[in-house]
Amino acid sequence: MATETKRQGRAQRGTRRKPTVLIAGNPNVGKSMLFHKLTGRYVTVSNYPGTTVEVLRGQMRWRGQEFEVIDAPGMYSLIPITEEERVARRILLHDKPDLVLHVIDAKNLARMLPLTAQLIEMGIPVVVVLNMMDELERAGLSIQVEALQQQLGVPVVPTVCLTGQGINNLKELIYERLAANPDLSARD
Ligand SMILES: Nc1nc2c(ncn2[C@@H]2O[C@H](COP(=O)(O)OP(=O)(O)OP(=O)(O)O)[C@@H](O)[C@H]2O)c(=O)[nH]1
Ligand SMILES: [Mg+2]
Repeated sequence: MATETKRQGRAQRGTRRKPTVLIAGNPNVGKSMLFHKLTGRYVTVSNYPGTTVEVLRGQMRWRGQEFEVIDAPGMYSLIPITEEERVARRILLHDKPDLVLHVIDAKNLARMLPLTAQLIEMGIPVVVVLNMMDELERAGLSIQVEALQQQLGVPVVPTVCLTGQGINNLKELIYERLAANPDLSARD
């Protein structure tokens, strides 16, 4: 009986799409490093269909829940110029992630915020990952995270992907956004 219930539960979960998190942002901001910190093992690398652009997919586990994580190619804008940008845009539009992590180099905040605005305008839930906080601090600078969060109207999580600082906060936020709300994870 207990085995039967377990099997049914598995079957039901099987029909429901895993919550999907897309890592997006400019080139060279730490997206792939973040991807590896979130996923660890079980990573698949494949060319995006019809292109030579590699896309990494992996699983993140947090509090017993699984999430699909996609490492998108670097993009400067949603109006694509390069093949990488075209693929990143296609993933955003067709894979319909439940959450986009917009990774930003904290030292170049102003230059990167226009893409944040574009992503928010698309209507997909966005979390800003303020990465490379170590370099910002080394340069003697700081960012008022609370104020930035209020201005953007989306969560902002400071991280140092190099050391793992802030990663657990981010995992917790992803969990709160996607797993604590089953309606969102059923989106398709
Ligand atoms: N100091 C510092 N360096 C970092 C941090 N995160 C990533 N890096 C470094 O930044 C460089 C780029 O990291 P990647 O993860 O390859 O960046 P990416 O965004 O995936 O780059 P593309 O795939 O080319 O778009 C690497 O040399 C990382 O070691 C961080 O928090 N602090
Ligand atoms: Mg990368």
